[in-house]
Amino acid sequence: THCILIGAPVDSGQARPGCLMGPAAYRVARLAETLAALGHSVEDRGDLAPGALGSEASANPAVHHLPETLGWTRALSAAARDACRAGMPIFLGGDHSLSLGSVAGVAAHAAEAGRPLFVLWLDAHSDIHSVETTESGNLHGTPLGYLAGRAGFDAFPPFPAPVPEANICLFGIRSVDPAEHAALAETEITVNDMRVLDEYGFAVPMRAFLDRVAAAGGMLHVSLDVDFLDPSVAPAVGTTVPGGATFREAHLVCELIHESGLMTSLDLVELNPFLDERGRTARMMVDLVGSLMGRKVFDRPTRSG
Ligand code: DIR
Ligand code: MN
Ligand code: MN
Ligand code: MN
Repeated sequence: THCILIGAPVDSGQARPGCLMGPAAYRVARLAETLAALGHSVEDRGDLAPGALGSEASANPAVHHLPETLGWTRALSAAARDACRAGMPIFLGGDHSLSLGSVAGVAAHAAEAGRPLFVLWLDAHSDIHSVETTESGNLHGTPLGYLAGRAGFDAFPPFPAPVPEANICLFGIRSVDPAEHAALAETEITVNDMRVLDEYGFAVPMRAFLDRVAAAGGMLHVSLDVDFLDPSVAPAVGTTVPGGATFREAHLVCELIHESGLMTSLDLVELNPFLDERGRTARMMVDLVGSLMGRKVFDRPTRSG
């Protein structure tokens, strides 16, 4: 696979500074070298910038950094569309608001290629607010609402080709706000929350979703939020939620995705290296990308520390 690394030092979608250090941390944690060792070609396109900002405002007084978020959305959407033509983009975040743009560009490409797009959301949160419903005002809680084509995004460019609800799968969910609960209740989005995963395990619901993607001949965008993982294995994220995926559950999910051969683009989001202990969470995420891209348990290198 030709892997295209795109740094997105986005910090404006939430309130705690530090996610802008994410792309640098992934590079220091040897993401490119890890991919190359698995036999992939790697092209690092460096870090994007949001470009000139407008002065857009929202009627929702909680919303902050709307012009910055729109600037990033435009830049990421263009970069994603371009990269999809050349290989598999891997977006190095940056907070989850970057997916407003990455998925927009991927969706535009899928429409152009005439293929259905599926989205797998690995996250503690459902991120299905709109600019109008968010109570925190943190726009990292809105990308799923945007990509599903929901209302409440008047300030944004219309989403190029909204992803059908039936093609969206949430996985690992355990923190849902009331407005998000109401939104999910009226959709066909598959919600594999932690209760479902406790009951059935990770493999059965994951295989069921991947089988649907395969049957449709779909492209698959995977959006991996650090807080999908349990805080005990991935502490460096601003919004930790107890009860997440363990080390082994996360690797199993990544290995199943790899074996399906379906993933065509990937977001790595919400890493805040400033909260970390010696780059531990960045290394955990790079290790998971290794599993997503073909590394097996029996050839994971050991390391000290
Ligand atoms: C909460 C937390 N639902 C909010 N969201 C996220 O602020 O909208 N945390 N995405 O990572
Ligand atoms: Mn998220
Ligand atoms: Mn989250
Ligand atoms: Mn939030």
